[in-house]
Amino acid sequence: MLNYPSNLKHERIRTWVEEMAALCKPDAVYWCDGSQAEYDEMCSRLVKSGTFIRLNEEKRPNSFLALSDPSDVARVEDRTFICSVRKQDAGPTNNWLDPKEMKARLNQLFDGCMRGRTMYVIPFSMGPLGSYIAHIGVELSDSPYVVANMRIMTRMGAKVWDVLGADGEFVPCMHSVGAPLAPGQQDVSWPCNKDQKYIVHFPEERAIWSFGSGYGGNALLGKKCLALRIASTMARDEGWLAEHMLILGVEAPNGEKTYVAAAFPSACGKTNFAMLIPPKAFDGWKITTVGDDIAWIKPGPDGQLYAINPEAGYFGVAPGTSDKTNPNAMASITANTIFTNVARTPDNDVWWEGMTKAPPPELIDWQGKPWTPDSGRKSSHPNARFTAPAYQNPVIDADWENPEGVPIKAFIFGGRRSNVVPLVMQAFNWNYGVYMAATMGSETTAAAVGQVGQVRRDPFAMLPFCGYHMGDYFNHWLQFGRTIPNPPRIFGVNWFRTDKNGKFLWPGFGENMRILKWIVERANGRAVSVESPLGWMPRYEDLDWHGLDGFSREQFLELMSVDREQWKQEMLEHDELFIKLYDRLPKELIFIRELILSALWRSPEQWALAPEIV
Ligand code: TSX
Ligand code: MN
Repeated sequence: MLNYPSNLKHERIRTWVEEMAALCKPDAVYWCDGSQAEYDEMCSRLVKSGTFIRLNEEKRPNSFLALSDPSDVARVEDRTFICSVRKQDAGPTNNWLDPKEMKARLNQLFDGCMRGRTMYVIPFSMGPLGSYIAHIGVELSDSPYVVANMRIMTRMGAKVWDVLGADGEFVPCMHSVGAPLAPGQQDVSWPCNKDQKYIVHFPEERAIWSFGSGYGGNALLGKKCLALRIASTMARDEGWLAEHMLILGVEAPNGEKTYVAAAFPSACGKTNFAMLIPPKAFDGWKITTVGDDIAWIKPGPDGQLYAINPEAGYFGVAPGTSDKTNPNAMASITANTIFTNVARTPDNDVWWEGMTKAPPPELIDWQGKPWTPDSGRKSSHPNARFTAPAYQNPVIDADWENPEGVPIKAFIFGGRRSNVVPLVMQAFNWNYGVYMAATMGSETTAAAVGQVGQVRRDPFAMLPFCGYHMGDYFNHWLQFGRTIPNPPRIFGVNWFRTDKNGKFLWPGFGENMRILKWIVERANGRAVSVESPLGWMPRYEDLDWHGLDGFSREQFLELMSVDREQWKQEMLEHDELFIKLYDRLPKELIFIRELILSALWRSPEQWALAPEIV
């Protein structure tokens, strides 16, 4: 009945696509092959339909701007569901509905939802094609914008059918913008459903259904839905890790290469860290990017942990990205890039807040309206994005597509805290590292819900992305550590501590290399540190300061200081999270809390090894 690709041998996929076409009732079904010609054709059609604006061919070759509906600009966490068979398995931090009831709802919503549109069949691999760490998904979507973005963000195309063969495993991903067209009805440039949005995961059957949104993680189902929520469940069942982590390589002047993975909540500059440029004084040191958002990590035959980046592109926040904050990201988006919800210059290039010091005198803003610097609003949406191919990153790691992955020596967890949390510390052991990651928090910045400056706990930066009970997730991490002979060392960092005037104490950005160097040398069993009640810490003389003039010992001690009263309060707040997860919270974490608390009771004079940092 359908016009199948010649190399599709997979009976279950044929049947599934037929069933879904019968349900959604599109005007046509199109099987994506992933070719450049197809991509170009798709973009041209998006230009004709008004979804894409073609950007200046000299300044931004083969690049496009999309402006979304103002109601469809971000992930919708309150409409995101984990529909496990038992409510308990989703845990208190996820929305849940009985899978049978949810399926009944979805069947109604999807019935005829693609009328007047084409259903695109998008086969994709998360991870290098054929890698033993990779997984396959097939997304059925009525959004050509999704097709174009998926081609950049994943390995998309007909080759996936070869990998799947006749009976390979795949994650079925249903997506509709939820805006069917009546005969003759004029389409809009950003179709979506303003009333009904559902981002639904069925973890047991490993299926995803998304309705009503065309934006980012709501619609590009390989990313947060498959590579984190579904994959985290697979990882728990199969003994590996699917994490919200960047992966970077640190190359020392002597050629020694060390890979680390790092988790940060949003608004901590994760992509900037993944592409960090060391200070001039670090001649011969090089940072290379394996990934900027997601890491899949499996134990290798040698007992080390090996990580791949399941993605093939960057879906990065544009505002704040500049030649100052992240030159490598700027280089990655010079061509072949899709921009969403940024402003457009009179000569058809893009601009956003923070791209240059002075704003251009006039722009078309993200809602398509004329904009000047004195118009009193932002020209770009704060969650505006670029979608760019990873291979365009000038510091992409040589092994970023290695199907075996790269060996991870350290995990870094960071939050955004203006006080209390020191610049850097190393966990005493794996379990304590899990505690540090589990209690990680970030202060809310402008625009986020809730009050500015409040600490929001975001364990492992996975709170919105864990496909099961967070208590079980902590337990999986603890158990995982027991099974590997020499687990990576675990570190906590905080680039965002301020002084009493609210001024950042740490220069951040490239200067983070100084911390990274210490971390890498610790992970490789070298750099010196001292024992504080909260973990191993560098003393002033243990860090490499050359080339950073005027950063004093006193400033460093302020950055590293541990206030006993503040930490007693902090650990009470840890307990709030623990109580929420109580029925499945591993006992280890409760005991560690007690242990740290009792260490804090030592008087500062007794922290003999580090009298200067207390
Ligand atoms: O990305 C950031 N990183 C990590 C970089 C590798 N940002 C931007 C965060 C918003 C997404 C940072 N902001 C970092 C940081 O390390 N640190 C800060 C705080 C800061 C801001 C401005 C300055 C210094 C620190 N400016 C001057 O000192 C001139
Ligand atoms: Mn992310």
